[in-house]
Amino acid sequence: MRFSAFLVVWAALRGARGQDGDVQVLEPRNFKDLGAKRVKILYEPMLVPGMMDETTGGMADFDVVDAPMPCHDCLITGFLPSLQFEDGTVANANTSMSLHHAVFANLNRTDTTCPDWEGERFLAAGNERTALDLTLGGTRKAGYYVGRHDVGAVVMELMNEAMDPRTVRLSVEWEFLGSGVADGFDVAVPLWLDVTGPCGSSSVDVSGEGDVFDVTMSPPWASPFGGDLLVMNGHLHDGGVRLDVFVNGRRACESVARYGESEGFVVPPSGSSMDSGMHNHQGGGGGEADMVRISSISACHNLGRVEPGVELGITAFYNFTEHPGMQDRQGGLEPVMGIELVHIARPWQEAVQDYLAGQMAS
Ligand SMILES: [Cu+2]
Repeated sequence: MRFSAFLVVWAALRGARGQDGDVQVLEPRNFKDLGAKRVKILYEPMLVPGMMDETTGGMADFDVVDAPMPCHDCLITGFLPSLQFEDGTVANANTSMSLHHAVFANLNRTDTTCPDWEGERFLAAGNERTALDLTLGGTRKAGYYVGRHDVGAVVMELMNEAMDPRTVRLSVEWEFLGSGVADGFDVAVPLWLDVTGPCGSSSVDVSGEGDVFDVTMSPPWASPFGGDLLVMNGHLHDGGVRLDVFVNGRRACESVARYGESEGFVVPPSGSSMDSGMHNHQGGGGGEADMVRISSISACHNLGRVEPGVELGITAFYNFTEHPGMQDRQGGLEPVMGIELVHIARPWQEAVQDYLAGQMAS
């Protein structure tokens, strides 16, 4: 994520309206009895330059301010991101188009781990497209609270490994509940843990590293409040094998990366029609064998209650011998990431009081 670029664009566009997304109504999965709703929102089309583009090489950043939120004065309980072409087919490694990252921020809030960030980072996805279910299959009453006047933004980086520019759209399935029926629910508060630090750039330069290395967030981050550690979702780049989360120095969660579990995550051999014989961004193998991308990163759920002052830390493990890293156009290695987005469940009253206090302070 290019946070600094995001801030500049956000400042330039402040007050501007994004386009309305297309909305499709789906069947909710949990808490139907409480009136849960599920919608798929298609975000605005983005033209991603081809990999021969001089300035971008096919990597492009897109920032959408005032991105449509699924609801207001409500609890978001589920999130399922994807990327698609204009004809509705899925865009992924097998069609030479990757969702490097998408980060949703609530511009009306202050980020808990990095108050300097413009907005609260509340949901994120890499190309692995991890689904988030804050209700743990309907067994837990919790959701991310969106206020009546909250404004969303989404920061994306997309990678086109075909020759021609192509248009794609981010799609997100959201599940949510109106706040009126949310009695007895906890508020899921997002905590952004990052090996580059809570306010870091997220990008780790690996040019000085060997094939096998790990990166640790230092120091760990001390939470001002307690709650239930509800969900931990990790994000790594290719070459990543595992992310560990430490609670007061003790390993509490291992997020394990798996590769190429389905055809969408298998890069076509070079010389295929999509590739036209160009090298793609992944190193090693010379294009002879199928190359696989990260297809899932396991999440951790229900890790128990923690008290205020609890220290949360993460370490990301990479092994380029097992899985080659992404290469830039000069043949060097692209920077990598190690991020764990933790949602901690707090009692409704306590969390909302903190939100209101934060708004008055800003
Ligand atoms: Cu990333």
